[in-house]
Amino acid sequence: MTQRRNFFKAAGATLLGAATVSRVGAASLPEAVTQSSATLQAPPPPPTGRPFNPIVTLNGWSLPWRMKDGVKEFHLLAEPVVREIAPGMKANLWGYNGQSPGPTIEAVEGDRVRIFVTNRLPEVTSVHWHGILLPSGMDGVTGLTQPPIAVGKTFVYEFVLQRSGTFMYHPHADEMTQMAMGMMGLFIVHPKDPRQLRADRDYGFILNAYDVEPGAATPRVNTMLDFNLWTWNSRAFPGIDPIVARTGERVRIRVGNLTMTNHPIHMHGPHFEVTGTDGGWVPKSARWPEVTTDIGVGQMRAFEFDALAGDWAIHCHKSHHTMNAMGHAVPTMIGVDHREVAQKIANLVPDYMVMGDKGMHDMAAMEMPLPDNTLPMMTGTGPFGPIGMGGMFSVVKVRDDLARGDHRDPGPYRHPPGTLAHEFTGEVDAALRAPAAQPDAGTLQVRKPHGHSGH
Ligand SMILES: [Cu+2]
Repeated sequence: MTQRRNFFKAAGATLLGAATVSRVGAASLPEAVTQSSATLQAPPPPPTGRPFNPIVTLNGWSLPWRMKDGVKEFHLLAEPVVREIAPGMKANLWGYNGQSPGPTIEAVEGDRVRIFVTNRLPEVTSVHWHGILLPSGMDGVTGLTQPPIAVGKTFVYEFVLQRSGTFMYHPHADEMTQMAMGMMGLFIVHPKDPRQLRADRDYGFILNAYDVEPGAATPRVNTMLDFNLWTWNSRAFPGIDPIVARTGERVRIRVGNLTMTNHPIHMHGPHFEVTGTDGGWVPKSARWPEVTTDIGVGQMRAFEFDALAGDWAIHCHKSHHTMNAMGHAVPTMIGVDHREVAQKIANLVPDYMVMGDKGMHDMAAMEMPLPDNTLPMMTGTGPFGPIGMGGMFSVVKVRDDLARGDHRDPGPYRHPPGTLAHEFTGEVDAALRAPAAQPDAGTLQVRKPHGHSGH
């Protein structure tokens, strides 16, 4: 009962964070709840309609609805938003109800949904319900199945959800611009019987990408391949929430790809099975164990595993996708001895800085001077030092003692004795020591550009 009462509060927008704004439209429209924060808001159990086990949207939230004559009514506002990509960088994006991606829509197989879409963008839009079986006229393709939703107008979509699964919504009007600006969201249809396909933890996120010039805040929308911010739910590491579970729990992760390239999503630790696509659930007999699943453009994958204790990296295996902006213009300098040439250049260019002559890991530790509103190329700190990652990277954190439904970051893993890699402290032949360990290396002074104090 308490949960029920709490949810009514949530639907009234008091539990969704201090920054939540309630905008009640015309009397006939359901309330369009908006959210201005990128903090994870785990949804409560459904207050009305059929029961289901809600999913947890990384750095996101689920859209409240109202029941009207047996129909589940949602209200999406397509609008410009400000999204914090990671602490230290905000981007001017387009999204829904205050955020990019928009809120996750959750409903149940058999539900009739009525979704109001109000266009507050500076241009026309429409919403396509990616993967959902529905009447052709509800498919949201501008020009083909409907006129565009004009600026300031509201459209209504209504259909019955025939199959459970993992779906998305996004515009089908000026897609290049509107998706490059962040317009997308998850649409989860839960099975009618909540005991079916049950997972103890159910997480979801969308792969997206932006091209924001260092120092700027608005994406370039004409970019086709050269994106410099590779994100999950419009967040880059270390801004991406960890995926948290208790040892032994069954965990499902649902991932959709709305970038313009494929992403091999690799998880360390427990092996998993792909259990669903945007076409539906994979029969048990057709599943096989994996540690990486490639998610093609426009595809969704749901995969499941039994949680094993530890801190397990989960990331895109394209190494350029675990870096932030500025990663691509840096020449390969491994093996080049800069000491002499750097002195000469420094006499001419006082701000010159040597990067990467021994590989690039040092850059993860170096706090380089950056233009305002720009993320370091590789960043994040773990219990053993700099992680040296950016972009599409997070951590699956599995602990023995987590409460059910606790999604908070449990902090670093405490490794049982004897299970941690460590330095060998016995005799090492002098011939095996790396030259970097010789005392005469590293005489170069790194100079910082003017106007930036501190390190
Ligand atoms: Cu990738």
